[in-house]
Amino acid sequence: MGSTGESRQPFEPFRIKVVEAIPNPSPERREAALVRAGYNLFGLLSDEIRVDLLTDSGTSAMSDRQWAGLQTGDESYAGSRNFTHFEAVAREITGFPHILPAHQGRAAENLLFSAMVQPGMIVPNNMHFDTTQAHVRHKGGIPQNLAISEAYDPRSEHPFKGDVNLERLQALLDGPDRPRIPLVMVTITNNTGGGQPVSLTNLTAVSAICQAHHVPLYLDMCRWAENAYFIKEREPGMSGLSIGEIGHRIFALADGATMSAKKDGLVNIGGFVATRDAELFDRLKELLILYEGFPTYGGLARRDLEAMAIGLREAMEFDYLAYRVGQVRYLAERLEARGVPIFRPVGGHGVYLDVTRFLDHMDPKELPGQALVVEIYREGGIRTVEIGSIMFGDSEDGSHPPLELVRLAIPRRVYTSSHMEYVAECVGRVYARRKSVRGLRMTHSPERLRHFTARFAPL
Ligand code: P71
Repeated sequence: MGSTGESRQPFEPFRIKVVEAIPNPSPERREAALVRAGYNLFGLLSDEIRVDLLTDSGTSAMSDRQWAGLQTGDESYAGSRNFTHFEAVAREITGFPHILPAHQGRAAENLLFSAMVQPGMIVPNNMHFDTTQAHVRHKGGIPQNLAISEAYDPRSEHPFKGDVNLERLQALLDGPDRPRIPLVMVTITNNTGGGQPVSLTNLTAVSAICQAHHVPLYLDMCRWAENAYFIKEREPGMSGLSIGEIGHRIFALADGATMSAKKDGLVNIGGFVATRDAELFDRLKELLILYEGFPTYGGLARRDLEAMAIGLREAMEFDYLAYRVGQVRYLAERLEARGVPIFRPVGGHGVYLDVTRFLDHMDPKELPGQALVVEIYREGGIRTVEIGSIMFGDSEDGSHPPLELVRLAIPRRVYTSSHMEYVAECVGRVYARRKSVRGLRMTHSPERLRHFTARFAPL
């Protein structure tokens, strides 16, 4: 990775100006925390965690320029100059004329699906993430995953495992269900399936199919810059283009997007919904005022809009993205050097452990993904998240059982290679003693988005 010679450690294109102490909870404290939290790591306190890889969402370190931007907050209820700046940046990046801020991605989803989805309608996507799926269902809709078959094979080295299965999309839109499909969505990158990118070639074909059937195409663009980096690296003819130019090609294919700027917007809170459709924009605006706030702030402080305007641009800098993807790959290499089975190829925002191979002695009924999350915490105070039958097992559409993964999501610009080394050592130790890992059973299972608040007990 880049300019550090022999070692594969990525060069961090920043230096550290402010530091935050990392807690070091004792094994006894960790064990007590697990019991109190019902073996669900969402229930832990940050003081009980040494390295937090729960999510890359809203956990980024902001730059000095973003912090300076906060100080320029113009907290006018309407017409703030921070909104004007944010709107200009979001328009410039996406080319979508109509932009509405929202406090985070799921708020944007709520607005879009409230305006477009009626009971009984079907929303296709390469793979829905948890909140997207839950919002489709909340409107009475039926989420349908249409990823290519390689997406479900942890060992396939397909360079664009986020791609949509074009035959299935075509068949769905040619078939009797066409009137029930208000929009098609594509998630870039595919978070549920390992942080895998979607190719420009595939997006171009999806867009053509949608246009031929007069169905609008919306992107879930929260990791679009990482996706564009993979396109630049892997897709023929793309290496000479900037991330911004690749972005223009991506967004030109779509009618609009939802964005959680907590990812490739490098902010701790923020998001937006964007569209080309002026009539839809008016309806979204009414819903925005109902749920989030006036259209020039959308549930955010105006200073947050300024940080978002700056962060959206920083997230598309090539050196930053080379470091970002390089750090994820570095962790993957250190894990693979210890024999740890991971989902291949390495994605954009984290390393996903292949639970089926990691705990091949365990029965799926023993909840191996959650058992592994618990064991990695026990070993090193590291917080990860299950992306498997707990997150998605209650919501299968029958087409495919969920992948059984544990995600080590890397917050942006937060941890160094030493932290990655520590994580690899701890996970490597758990792998070496994997036969000692005990299963769990679920003792409390909420109806919707159960993984956030479920409780478990050891078997
Ligand atoms: C992620 C999250 C957020 C999360 C999920 C589970 C545990 C902890 C945190 C959020 C996404 C996403 C995609 C593709 C929409 C949202 C919602 N991801 N689409 O991956 O990945 O955005 O969180 O801003 O509401 O950890 P929001």
